[in-house]
Amino acid sequence: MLKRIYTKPIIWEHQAKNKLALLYFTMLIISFVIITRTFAAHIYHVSPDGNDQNPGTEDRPFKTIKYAAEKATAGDTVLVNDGIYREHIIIKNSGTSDTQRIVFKARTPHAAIVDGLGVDVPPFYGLLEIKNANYVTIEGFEIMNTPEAGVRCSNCKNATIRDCLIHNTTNEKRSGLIFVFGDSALIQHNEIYGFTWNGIDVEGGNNVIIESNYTHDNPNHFGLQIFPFHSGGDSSFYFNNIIRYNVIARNISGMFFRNNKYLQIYSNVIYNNTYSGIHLGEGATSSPSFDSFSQIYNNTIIGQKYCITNTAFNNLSIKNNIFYSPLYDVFLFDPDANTGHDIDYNLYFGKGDTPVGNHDLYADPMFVEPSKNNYELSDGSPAIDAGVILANVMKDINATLRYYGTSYDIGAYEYIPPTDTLAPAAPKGLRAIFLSK
Ligand SMILES: [Ca+2]
Repeated sequence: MLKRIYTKPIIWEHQAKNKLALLYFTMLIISFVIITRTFAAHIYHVSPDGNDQNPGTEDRPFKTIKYAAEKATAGDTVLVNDGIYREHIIIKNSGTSDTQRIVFKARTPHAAIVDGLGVDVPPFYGLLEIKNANYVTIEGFEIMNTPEAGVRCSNCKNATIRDCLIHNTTNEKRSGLIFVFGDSALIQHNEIYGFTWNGIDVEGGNNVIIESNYTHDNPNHFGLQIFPFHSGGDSSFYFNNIIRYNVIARNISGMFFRNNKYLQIYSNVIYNNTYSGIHLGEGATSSPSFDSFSQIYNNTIIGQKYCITNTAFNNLSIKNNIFYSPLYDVFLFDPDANTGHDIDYNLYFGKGDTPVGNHDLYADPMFVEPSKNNYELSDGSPAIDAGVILANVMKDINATLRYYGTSYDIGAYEYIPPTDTLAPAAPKGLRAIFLSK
């Protein structure tokens, strides 16, 4: 312990130096702890020819993902080799932050296959279940033939499910990916099909981002939905969910929402869903409608029946969308869900409604090849530069920055002219000049 002497200033100086030394020493210890913790993060390996008695190293991998899930803690990665894994996986351990997640990753995308054939899964669990765990990432798996849901996240915050191929259930009314309360989930770049209920089903969640997914051919229900949790009788409202850059096709409805406020749906392509492209429905509340303040921007919606149906959401902003409805009206809105909307800068085509805003267009959008579901714009399309600039819709569905030309295009794609293939002539007579700042 430092001896405290109060008489001579020179001693104070020594004491200050000692304090400084102590501070440096403490910082050194802290750095050492951080570095040690960083290096202490494990990479566990899993391989079909491994053994759960092994240490989980690259040379001596585990055999099952579920065993690795018991071992992995915050900051660890479970790297799964190519092969087929027939097991019911339950992940219960949590990461602690975005930099200290627990990551489960296929070594080769879609070559680590979790196959549910013959696997016992309790009713309504996921073949891969994340249970009461936060900051878990699932990346690159193929998950198929699921006896129950494909992936279920139950009471998980900050889960990330990305780059997965999730398909085909052997049961009735089962969804590909379910969250039962999933605040701050990121559902990114997955393909999900062949389910008897929803492709993506979020039952209770705020600040959820669903982006760049292809959810299709779930013919009994919806491509994606965000609802309150049904069986709990949850009548809460959910806030600030973002749905962008997705392609959603051949479900009953493309998207279905209840009890969502400040929802953003932008730059999606939605086509050939049996009933509605986007359905906004009533929730488990006493009020038949509510002020939602949600935005539907820059989508391309091809209606098999309707493009948007709405029985509950008031105060919507609907702009820059292409609505192509060959057989039915574009909108089907209940009278009690028809106040406070701001609908303009949309392009209508087909048998659909007459335009409702001052800047609307009624014209053939000139898709590149609609018979092959290519809904990009051709050169000369009236949708080009006909939209309004919307600050939160910074990219189109191809992640192209908006905007090109004089304004936003209408629809999910921003038109970029083919690049000039002739190289520009080399400039002559240049000399270096230096500009002062
Ligand atoms: Ca443009």
